[in-house]
Amino acid sequence: MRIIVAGGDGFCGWPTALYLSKQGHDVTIVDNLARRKIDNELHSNSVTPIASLEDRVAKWKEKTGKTIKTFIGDLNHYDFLCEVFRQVEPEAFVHFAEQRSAPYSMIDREHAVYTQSNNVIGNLNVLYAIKELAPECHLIKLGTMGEYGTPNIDIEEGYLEVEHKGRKDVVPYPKQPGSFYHLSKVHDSHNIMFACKVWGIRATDLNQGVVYGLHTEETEMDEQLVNRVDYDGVYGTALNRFITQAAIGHDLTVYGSGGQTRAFLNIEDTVRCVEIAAENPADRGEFRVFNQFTEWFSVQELAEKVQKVAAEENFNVELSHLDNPRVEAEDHYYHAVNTKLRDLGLEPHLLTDEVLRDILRTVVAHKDRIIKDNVLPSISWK
Ligand code: NAD
Ligand code: USQ
Repeated sequence: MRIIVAGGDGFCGWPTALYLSKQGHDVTIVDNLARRKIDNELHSNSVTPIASLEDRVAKWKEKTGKTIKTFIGDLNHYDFLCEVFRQVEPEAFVHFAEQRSAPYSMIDREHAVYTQSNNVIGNLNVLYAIKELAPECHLIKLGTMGEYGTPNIDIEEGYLEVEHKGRKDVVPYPKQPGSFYHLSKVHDSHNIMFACKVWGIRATDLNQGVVYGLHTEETEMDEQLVNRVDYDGVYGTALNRFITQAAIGHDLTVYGSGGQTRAFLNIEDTVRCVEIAAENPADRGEFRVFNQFTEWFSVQELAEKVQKVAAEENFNVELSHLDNPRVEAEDHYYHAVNTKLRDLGLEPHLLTDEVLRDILRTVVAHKDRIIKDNVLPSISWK
């Protein structure tokens, strides 16, 4: 299959591009390298050293004989995007290319505007490009579990059956996101749903939980193929942050009581979920929603798991309950459905001590790169 992986230089996109290429697909990466520029803006870095995209794909070719084509450019530049579509004639478009940090979107007005215009307009351009240039192309769009928020009822997969004043309907599940970033994903979902309805586009929205880990079989083939590990207070996500903190003897930064519960998955499952979606395309006009996660944990539980494994590796750290810089419920009901990807063949990699130990050891090997000043959260929602 000819597959475009937009955002293929990023944390989820890079291992996905390698995995799909390994399976024999004809993969093209589109990325404007914005994430690397944001590292400079934030004076931050990945724990693992990341080669240039050019060197990464050259190494992949050397190791496997497979070519991954690259286009450096912005989804917000429609002429550029159309040229990519004309040259590639994609059968699937995997869309990771968005500003994905909730704290970054909450820095100030400029960062909120950047996040929403980058994400919403980029996605709208992709919808138009599919309509005008590749109407059969299947859009596989990365959404987020955070679109739903933390309602006091079970979270279904995209839709909710309701009975109101004696009548029944199936409606889009109510969205109560917790940042301007998460809101951008809700706006995307609405635009995709509308485009499917009016133009007959086929689309799958993958509402992904928080991703942890870094390795896949493919990224481990050479050190130049390694994936990035974010740990700072802006782009670092909960579990990878706790592991990095443990590696440098820093207290684990649990925000508030730590009762916040989120859905999680290993990066090894991210790549497989995208493959499953690609192999089982949505019908013309269908807007399909899959909840893409394997387990859920409270932040407190996660921190305790890391603390235990770290102690076994002789890194003794405490949990530190910081004032929560976010506005979010810390004591809430959480139960989410995730059967659709399982039904299509996903076999989850669960969070075991062994998995935690493996990530910790990788981080420890590069711990001299960690900038300690970046570990504490610096952005407030208020
Ligand atoms: P990332 O920041 O590491 O990668 C995103 C990539 O997209 C970067 O390489 C960036 O340069 C590129 N990009 C951004 N805007 C672009 C544009 N306008 N044009 C072209 N390229 C652009 O993020 P990630 O962690 O790999 O996340 C990928 C996607 O998955 C995002 O849409 C994110 O919302 C979603 N997601 C991520 C997680 C997670 O835990 N990392 C969880 C759920 C959903
Ligand atoms: N948290 C801590 N301590 C930390 C970091 C985070 O307690 O040091 C807490 C947060 O307050 C939050 C939870 O952990 O309650 C998750 O935070 P996170 O930074 O790991 O994840 P989040 O901001 O939700 O965003 C990440 C990705 C985003 C994706 C989302 C999936 O950056 O792209 O959409 O996970 S989800 O959470 O399902 O919406």
